[in-house]
Amino acid sequence: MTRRKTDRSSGDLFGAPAAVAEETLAPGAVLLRGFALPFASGLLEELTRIIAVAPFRHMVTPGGSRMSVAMTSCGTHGWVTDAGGYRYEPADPQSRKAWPAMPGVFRSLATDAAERAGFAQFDPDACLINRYQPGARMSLHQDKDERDLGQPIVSVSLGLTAVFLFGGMHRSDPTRRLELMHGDVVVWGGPARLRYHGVLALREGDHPVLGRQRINLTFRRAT
Ligand code: MD3
Ligand code: FE
Repeated sequence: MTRRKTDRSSGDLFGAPAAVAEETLAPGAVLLRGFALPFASGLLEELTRIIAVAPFRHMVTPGGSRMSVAMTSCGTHGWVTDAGGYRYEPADPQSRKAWPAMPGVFRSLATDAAERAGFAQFDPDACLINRYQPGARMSLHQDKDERDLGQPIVSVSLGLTAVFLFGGMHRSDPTRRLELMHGDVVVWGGPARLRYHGVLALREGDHPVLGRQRINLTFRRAT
């Protein structure tokens, strides 16, 4: 069987993992196309359990805007925003219970991807789960609520394809557009860790596995 490195299938008939091409987008930013495909069914099964306990919700920014992206978290800490600011919390403010634990398949995917990108000791304690329905977007921002910005962030895309905006160290720097599709993983570390980034409004579509939505997982070391 011949296979190009960009094939989207997760493996051959005998279950061997597909070769995943590793593309450096910028110093510290590594794109692993299709890396999450072998994990996808396990991730989605666990996701169903997580959202039964900690449902997706539209949070409000400190400035009072309702986010178009719906979010939840798992892990020992979850990312929240409200009038009190952006921060990580050990409990879900909606239920006042601890966030669901990070499932083993989530952790394995994150640590495997980080290792492939050169971060051997990545130990995430938070996974922010973003749900985009058509029209949802995320404006340019930096991720800087984590204690140690030397730790990378691993992002995993599932479902509908999104156009991701990858900027520079200043909001006004030019941006590159990158399509992120089902199974794609990006590791953002080193000098890429504080680059501005965002997501354009999700286009209408119907994904064979996820339907009318895109799910993005971001694995972080919050504390
Ligand atoms: C570049 N999420 O949750 S993932 C976020 O698709 C977020 O939902 C987007 O930005 C999404 O904060 C983009 C890609 C990503 C995540 C974190 C980064 C890119 C990053 C941190 C630093 C630089
Ligand atoms: Fe971000």
